Amino acid sequence: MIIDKIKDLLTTKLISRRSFLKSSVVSGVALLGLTGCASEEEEITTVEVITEEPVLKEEAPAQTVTPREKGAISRQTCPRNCPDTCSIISEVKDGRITYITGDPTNPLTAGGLCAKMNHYLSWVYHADRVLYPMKRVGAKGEGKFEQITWDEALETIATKTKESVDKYGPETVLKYYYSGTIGFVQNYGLPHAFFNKLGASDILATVCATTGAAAIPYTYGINRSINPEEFATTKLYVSWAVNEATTSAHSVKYIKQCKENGGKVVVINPMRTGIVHYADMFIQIKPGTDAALALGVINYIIENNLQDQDYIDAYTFGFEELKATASEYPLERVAEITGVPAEQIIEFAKMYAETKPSVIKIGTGMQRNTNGGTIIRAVTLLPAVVGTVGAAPNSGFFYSSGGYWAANEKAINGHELLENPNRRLINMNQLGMALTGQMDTTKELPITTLMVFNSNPMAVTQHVKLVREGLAREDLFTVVSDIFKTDTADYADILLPATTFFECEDITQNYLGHYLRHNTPAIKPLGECKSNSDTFNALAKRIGYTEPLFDMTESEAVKICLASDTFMAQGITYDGIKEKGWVKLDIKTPFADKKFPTPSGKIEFYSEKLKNAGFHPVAEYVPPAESKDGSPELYAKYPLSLITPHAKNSLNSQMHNVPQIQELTEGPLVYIHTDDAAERGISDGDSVNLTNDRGSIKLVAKVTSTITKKGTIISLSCPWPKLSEDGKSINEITSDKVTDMSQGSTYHTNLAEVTK
Ligand SMILES: Nc1nc2c(c(=O)[nH]1)N[C@H]1C(S)=C(S)[C@@H](COP(=O)(O)OP(=O)(O)OC[C@H]3O[C@@H](n4cnc5c(=O)[nH]c(N)nc54)[C@H](O)[C@@H]3O)O[C@H]1N2
Ligand SMILES: Nc1nc2c(c(=O)[nH]1)N[C@H]1C(S)=C(S)[C@@H](COP(=O)(O)OP(=O)(O)OC[C@H]3O[C@@H](n4cnc5c(=O)[nH]c(N)nc54)[C@H](O)[C@@H]3O)O[C@H]1N2
Ligand code: SF4
Ligand SMILES: [Mo]
Repeated sequence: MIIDKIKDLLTTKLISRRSFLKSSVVSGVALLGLTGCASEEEEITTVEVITEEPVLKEEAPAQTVTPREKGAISRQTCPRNCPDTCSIISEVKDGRITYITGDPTNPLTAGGLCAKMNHYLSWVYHADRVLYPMKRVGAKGEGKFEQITWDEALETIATKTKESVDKYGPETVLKYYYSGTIGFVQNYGLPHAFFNKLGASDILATVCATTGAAAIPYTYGINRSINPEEFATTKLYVSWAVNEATTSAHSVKYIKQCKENGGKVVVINPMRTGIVHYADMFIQIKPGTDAALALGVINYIIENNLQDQDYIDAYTFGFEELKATASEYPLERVAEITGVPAEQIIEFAKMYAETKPSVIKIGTGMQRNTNGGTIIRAVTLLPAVVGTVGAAPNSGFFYSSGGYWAANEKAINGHELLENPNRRLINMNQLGMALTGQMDTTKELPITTLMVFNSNPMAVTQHVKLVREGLAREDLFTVVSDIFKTDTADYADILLPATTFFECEDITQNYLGHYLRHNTPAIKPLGECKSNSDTFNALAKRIGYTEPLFDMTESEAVKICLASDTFMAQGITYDGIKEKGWVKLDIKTPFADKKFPTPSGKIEFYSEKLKNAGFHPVAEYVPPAESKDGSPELYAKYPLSLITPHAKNSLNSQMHNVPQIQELTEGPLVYIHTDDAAERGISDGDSVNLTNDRGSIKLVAKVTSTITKKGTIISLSCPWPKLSEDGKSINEITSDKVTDMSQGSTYHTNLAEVTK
């Protein structure tokens, strides 16, 4: 049966392995979580396994001898911005990593890394690693560099920074970072001490998931999600705006177990995702319209008296207002807005009201719309209507385990060194505007020094056309610390070599689940690479700062981070976690006591706080800023809604330059519905232009009748511009508008047109 299902999904013929790998991407199978294997038979039968549980290992290229001679073992944690944060075991011989695998003792990782990170050794030992400090010798953007010493690099940066600070003040320096690595030491902690002491402008770090994090407390008072391992035992799992098989490979096994235990699965997404394999219902919604769907479902539930009235009476506030608001969303109106047939809305509403326990996995996709906060707010009302929150460990909702992060990183980020707590904040989603002086706060005080680490804005930030213009400014001094010479690095005046996590120490906590993990360096830094903490400490000392923080080693920093009340109360010690690699934290079922830290102390269907912040006090559907209803004139010019979610074989902008990944990936593509393609005379495989007022890029058209619906096009993020034929990638044309709550990113609110 599964074979038939998959055969249906394959729109191209299954041929040789190599061409299968290529064609699988072309046919959209890559979206579904499939990778290659030896024969046609295997290709089909392996599909299920790979979607469910990634069990992959990599031998270093030179070590293909069997049986393997074991090397010295050490334990790492994958610090990519990925919910799973896998536990890794590596083997080292003669100073070189020879073998890596997922730690089989960790229940979440369960012995497997994902398909992409199976290739980590080719990333660590990539011929293109930046191994020495370099200075630019060509034009900005040209990528021509010459090796220099660390001494010269630090001296140049210190001198230039002091010059800028003397002339314009410290806020003329901008720190730009995000999630290249997400350990507490190498991301959230030590690197910031230097910038705090300097008083540099900071970024408003709202690119990822702050919009949802801002919306949820209006309803529940605080962000508290259930333990995701409980997906396995719930009776209804709703995958709402999330692509588990791609973005959180290890959560798939729990969803599969849910099915095996007789549970149901519903997917709500404009894109057909891998989980649709397991789904009892696939609601293929128009992007940015989820608030209308949520309110329509609530209206149907209330009209048919399917709500949990006892729960509502005991634990919620404002039910009458909710009832009145929801009544503005009758089935016909909701079907019109969302593109979801009325019968399907009814079917889902009944299933959701009648099946308990249930869990809504609130994905990050829908919040990356201009109306993202109001969407998440509307969706959070549903679990309270049916009384699932706090009812059982496998009941309610999951947004992120990030709400439970407990490391003591504030003790190492130097916040106490910051003299001006009101220093300038630059919204990271508008870097292009900031660098080109189009932002109010940068008109008077320009950014003259930009220091980038843990990020590649030329690939990941919106409206890259403007970012490029900004980075090309001759009067901007740019420092980039990275593992590779990225598109951003090509604009650096000084490029600094960063270590990978195999070369430095850290601790991580994952945002899917409750694991704290330690990362031991497996090898010494390659070449002259330095970790982020060592890099910025060295710079601080060169500038003349003498605080003890700037002498702190990675191990000392880890120990301080571990000295948090939560960890100490659970008996976690440095030696203990270093030896085992991970600890599962003892975290109780959220809201089991039915105490909600809202103004009313109850779950708020009606929120005065929301009203005071300028929103509808219950929830409402607001059209996305770029959409048929939100901007009719723009729509007349660019009638296709473009969404740009994450890709399977890469992690944001990472891994695109690894040869095995390039083998797996054909692209960049734009998925377009058969009807939209026909109207434009476009055939599968055609080279097309994707255009809007922000710019134009070249892509290959993938014509499909399943992956997307008419009106919505999809192009995955975030390839390196310089690896594309035209030197541009999808963020060239994404919108730098920000969301309604927390000024987050809006990567899925774009109108565009596709032409041959
Ligand atoms: N392989 C891989 N894994 C990753 C990443 C990666 O780049 N590659 N990135 C990591 C990061 S930084 C993050 S934040 C997480 C994100 O993890 P996810 O939330 O799973 O990923 P996204 O791809 O951002 O978007 C999720 C889904 O939202 C859908 N979507 C878009 N707009 C809407 C909408 O309006 N309504 C609804 N219902 N759905 C919508 C998209 O089609 C997509 O399938 O993944 C992490 N994991
Ligand atoms: N179109 C579109 N764009 C998106 C998104 C989308 O959905 N659509 N998603 C957005 C989201 S959710 C996120 S979180 C952002 C992610 O944006 P980023 O955090 O910038 O993305 P990454 O590609 O993970 O990492 C950036 C760089 O960090 C480097 N790096 C890795 N480890 C280290 C280290 O230890 N030290 C130093 N100095 N550098 C290191 C990598 O080599 C890489 O070049 O992207 C956003 N961009
Ligand atoms: S990217 Fe995610 S799934 Fe892959 S190895 Fe890292 S943490 Fe695990
Ligand atoms: Mo993210």
